[in-house]
Amino acid sequence: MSRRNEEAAIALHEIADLLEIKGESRFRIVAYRRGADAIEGLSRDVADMNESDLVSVSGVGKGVAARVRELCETGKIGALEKLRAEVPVGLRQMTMLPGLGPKKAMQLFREIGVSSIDELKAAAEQHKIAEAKGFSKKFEEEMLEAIERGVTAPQRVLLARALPLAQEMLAELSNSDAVIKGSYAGSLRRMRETIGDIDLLVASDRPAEVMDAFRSMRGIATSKAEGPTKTSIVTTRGMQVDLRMVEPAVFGAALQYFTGSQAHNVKVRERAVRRGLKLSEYGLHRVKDDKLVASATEEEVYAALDMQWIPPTMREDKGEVEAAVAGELPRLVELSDIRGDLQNHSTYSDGTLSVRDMAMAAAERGYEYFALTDHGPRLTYMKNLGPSEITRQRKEIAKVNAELGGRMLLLHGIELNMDAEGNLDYPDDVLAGFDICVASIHSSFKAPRAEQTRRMIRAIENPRVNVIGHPSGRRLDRREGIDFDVDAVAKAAAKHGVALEVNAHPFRLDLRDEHVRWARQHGVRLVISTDAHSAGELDNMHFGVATAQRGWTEVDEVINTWPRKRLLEFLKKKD
Ligand code: DGT
Ligand code: CA
Ligand code: CA
Ligand code: ZN
Repeated sequence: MSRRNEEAAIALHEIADLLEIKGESRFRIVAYRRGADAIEGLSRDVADMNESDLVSVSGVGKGVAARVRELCETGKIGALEKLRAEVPVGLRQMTMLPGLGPKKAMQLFREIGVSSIDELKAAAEQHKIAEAKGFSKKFEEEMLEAIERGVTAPQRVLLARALPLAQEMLAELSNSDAVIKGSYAGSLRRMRETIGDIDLLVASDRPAEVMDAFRSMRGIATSKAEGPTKTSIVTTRGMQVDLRMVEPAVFGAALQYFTGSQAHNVKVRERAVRRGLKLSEYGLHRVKDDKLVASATEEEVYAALDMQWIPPTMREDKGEVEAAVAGELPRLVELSDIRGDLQNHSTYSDGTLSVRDMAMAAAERGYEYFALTDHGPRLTYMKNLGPSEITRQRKEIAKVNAELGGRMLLLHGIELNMDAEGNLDYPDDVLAGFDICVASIHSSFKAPRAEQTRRMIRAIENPRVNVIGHPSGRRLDRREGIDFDVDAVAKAAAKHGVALEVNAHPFRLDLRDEHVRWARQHGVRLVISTDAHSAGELDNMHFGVATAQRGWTEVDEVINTWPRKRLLEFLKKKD
């Protein structure tokens, strides 16, 4: 995504956040959030679009378009500046306390003027909250408790929001020739689905210069130096970023240390100790004479401990240290192994691009095959594939295939909806006409575990179903997934030649990492799909790959790493 688009999306989300704190109308808040999502999904650079181009994007209204133009032209959005001035940063942090949402925080600010967690604590201790209109003694006690537990509720942000921010900051820092090397570390490098704070690591012999450059970046609300080589900032959206500076010679050891996880590091350090070594962010040293054994690269550090280098996505102390010592780490699936994308949408349902444009965007990414899987007619609340649309789309696909001349194979698929019993949108003979059938859950999320499991197995047993799409149906931004028996579903899927999807959309990441690992025990095949509704979303593939890696997935288990011929045989299901 272009930096302009990213910047615009972040600004629009911030407007929405601030409007929410101010208690403005849902309608306005949702309009900004939809606009931000639409711009994040655009393949065009917003800087090259005029107001009417912008308005023609689905999800972007006039107000949002005007704000985006203003940002591109002036580098600022007046309305956002005004909101920032109205809502203190401390107030935004207050909204993260459990039990204190945006509405109550704003009310306290208006009633008694508290605008930070410290002020809130002081007010509670002086019983000013219990006396304020609309608040109780009980609430005051709850607030004190929450603050004392040290809890600002774990306000974790989605991987897909933290990653571009970290990359952008590193890119900006790299403009300075004081920076020799840089990387992000922590949970972000491990590609966890949510990130507590961003950890940046920079190798430099002029740390003070780097620290100054860092603290004077755009979009920073507060910053505090913590010693000569460490500084922390909080962005205007409330995300904390820690920057640590190390000498170039110990970059590898520091990267290993700050990548974590803590549990992984504990295991690795124990191994060091048993061998008369000491591992820290400054390197691997021999205990008896303090001689430096390894520090420049991570590879050297792990090698000096007589173990394989471990991919960051595996560093969670889930058996990876033992496997690396035995030399038995799996050969994980990687982005470069992916040969196609098997769940995607066009304007036949809720996608933003035509069949041809979507196919060309996929072909540009070098794929060997690509499936369009627009929604079936059970999703009545949107455009969908009724019988006449199926015919029309099939013809269009044939035409695009002729144009592609074999460079990429465009498959005609459909995303079906399981009803509460696991029945699908069309009978067998209609489904037989598709190259690939994905069956997913879009409703009845609350049914009990046994029913959900039965429902999914019923769909798996349908002889035309090839893939179970986003199996749990969760949305990291809004709802938990269904409760289902992963073992039973994976066993049935393996038996019937159905692949379980690892949906790469950063709001889904579904199957999730732990379920991937669990399901794999049953020999089930996986498919990593972006579920793209725009060209830009095709680039989410790496999030799915990382999720599969976190579940220890090997290349051969993933059907969209297979050559075309093998894939087509799998889709024919001659089991
Ligand atoms: P997060 O930020 O909650 O998503 O998770 P992490 O893993 O990024 O945790 P964070 O930011 O507290 O620390 C980054 C890494 O640095 C962590 O994974 C391991 C290492 N680390 C930081 N502080 C300590 C510590 O006190 N002890 C140990 N063993 N490791 C630490
Ligand atoms: Ca972190
Ligand atoms: Ca940190
Ligand atoms: Zn879906």
